[in-house]
Order: sequence, then C-alpha cells, then structure tokens
Amino acid sequence: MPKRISLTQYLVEQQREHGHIPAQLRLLIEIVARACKRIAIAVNKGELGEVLGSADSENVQGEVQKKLDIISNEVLIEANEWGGHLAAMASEEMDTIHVVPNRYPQGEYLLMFDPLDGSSNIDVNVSIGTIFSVLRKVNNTRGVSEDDFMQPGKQQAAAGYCVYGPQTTLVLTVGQGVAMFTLDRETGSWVLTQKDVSIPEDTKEFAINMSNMRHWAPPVKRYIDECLIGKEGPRGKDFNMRWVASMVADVHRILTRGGIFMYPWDKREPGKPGKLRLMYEANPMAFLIEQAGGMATNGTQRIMDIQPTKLHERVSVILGSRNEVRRVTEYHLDDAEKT
Ligand code: P6P
Repeated sequence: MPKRISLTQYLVEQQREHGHIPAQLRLLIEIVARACKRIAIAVNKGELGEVLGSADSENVQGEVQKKLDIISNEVLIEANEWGGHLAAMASEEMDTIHVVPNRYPQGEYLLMFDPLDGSSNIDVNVSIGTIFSVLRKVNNTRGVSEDDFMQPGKQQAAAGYCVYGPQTTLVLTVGQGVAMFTLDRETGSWVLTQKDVSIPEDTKEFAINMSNMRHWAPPVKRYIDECLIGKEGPRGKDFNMRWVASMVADVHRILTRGGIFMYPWDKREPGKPGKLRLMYEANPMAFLIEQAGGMATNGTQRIMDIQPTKLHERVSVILGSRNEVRRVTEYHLDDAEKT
C-alpha cells in the first residue's frame, strides 16, 4: 500500500512547490474540509439523527428548506467565523452576506457556498453535496459588502465540493489542477486518492433533465436529438444518459469519466437565464471542470467570464468534455446568427 498523503500534507507541499497557497487560504480550505466532515456525519445519520424532512421554511430562492440544508449552513458559518481568514460569507440559504463579526479578526477572503446541494435527494438516500467558492476581498479601503462578491468566476482563489455518496470525497482546485481526497472514517483524515484529474475531451454520456425537453431552446433540442438518434445520425455514435438531480454527483461522474452536464435556459421562466446559481454552483464547478481540461459555458459565453450583478443570480450551465460543450456552444451561436 503506497504511503497515503493527507490534505494538510498536500496543501503544504503545494505551497512549497508552487507558493500559490497563502497560509490564510490553506487555513480556509482546512476549515471547510473539517466542516464537510461534520456535515457528512449529520447526513450519514439519516433517520437516526432526526435530520430528514422539511424544516417548514423557505430560503431566498423560494425553495422549501430541508432540515439538513439549515444544519449544513450553520456548520459552515460556525466553523469559519473564528479562523481570521474570512471577511464575509454568502450562502444559497441566506438572503444576504454574513459579515464576520468584528469581535473576530477579519480576513482577506470571501467564501460562498451551497451548503447542501441536491436537497430533493436527501430523504431518498441519493448522493448530495456541499459546493464552495473562494474569492479574495479586493477592496480593502472599506468594510465588506455584497459588492465585494461581484467578481467573475475567473477571479476565484479556490473552489471545490464534497460529495456525500458511497464514499465521502472532497474535490478541490486552487488553480493548479484538481485533486480528490477520500474521507478515511477510521482515522477521520482526508486522504489524497486522485491528483491531476483530467476529463476526456470526448464522451458518449449526457446528463440533462429530459422531462424539460418541450421547454428547451432549439440548439439544446438539436444537440439532444442528435445524441438520441445515435450512430445512425450525424454523431455516428450511440449515447448513454445519466441524471442524478444532484449537480455534485453529476459533476463528480464527469470529472471521473467524462460526460456533458446541461441545465439550460428554458421557456418556463423566460426572464431567468437558468435554474442554477452562478456564484456558488456554476462558478466553482466551472473552475474545477476547466482545471481538469474541460469547458463550461452558458451556451454562448464562458461561465467564468460572466460579470455577476446579484448574489443569487442564475445562469444556464453546459459543462464537461470539451468537444461536446464546444459543439453545443456552436449550435447556440449558429442559432443566434439565424435570429
Ligand atoms: P431538477 C439541485 O436542486 C439542483 O440545484 C442541482 O444540484 C441539480 O442538478 C438540479 O437542481 C436538479 O434540478 O429540475 O432536475 O430537479
């Protein structure tokens, strides 16, 4: 058995080799990783922990909150208040930002998270996860506000997720590739199990919620129709389909074996660009996908180039194997030329 490397050792070695992980960022990552362990324990208890079911409240998105949504949010807030590494936090579960109370040292980073993504799967024991994104607080001449968070995804200092599935796995990038750490429950350690993650440029597997087909824009319909026709059609190969309805689980599969994930704009809510949230779902996942050699667009634009204007703004998401995402993007651009 090769000597296993811990998360701490990996971060220290990355810092020594590349010098690109400042001490405060390393601390932030370790604290978030420890919080994910606590969330994993709560998730794994299920009925035994009386954590399942609805909390009988709604979040800023107008979604009914599950008890575990609130528990996970509180774990992340509490874990990050004391470290002295953060100026503020933002969460899918909170209307506005949470400024680190001035009784604690205020740090230079901003942390955003979806504390428990895939909530509809909690009560049916299907993989769910925590997604997080880290920005630097650029303007240090004044106190922190939502404006500090209005940075495009390409400004992220780090991003990652923890998937609570058959294994509990932390997936992380600080801009030098993607690494995966599996939780060793016997020791409580995050153990490096994959580094330099690389997504195949081609795939035969697409992930989309097919029940929305009648609502899609023509370029998405064209792409999926071609996948369904298979090798008799213009693609010359048959496709398989997966849809977990937990973005973390679908993205983890794509980072592990390739594929394309799509949650495109649809005409049910024409005024909204998409269902998924830019700041704490699309941006962190786009950072990971690009760092693994994949591509992530909103159909026409690189997701990490989008300049946000609101904390909870939504976006259309097409990400994964480069050649497939490029094809869907080309179909969108062809369609735009016709209109
Ligand atoms: P639908 C989970 O609620 C989520 O935000 C993503 O994790 C997931 O990909 C998507 O929504 C699932 O949406 O409409 O298929 O239930």
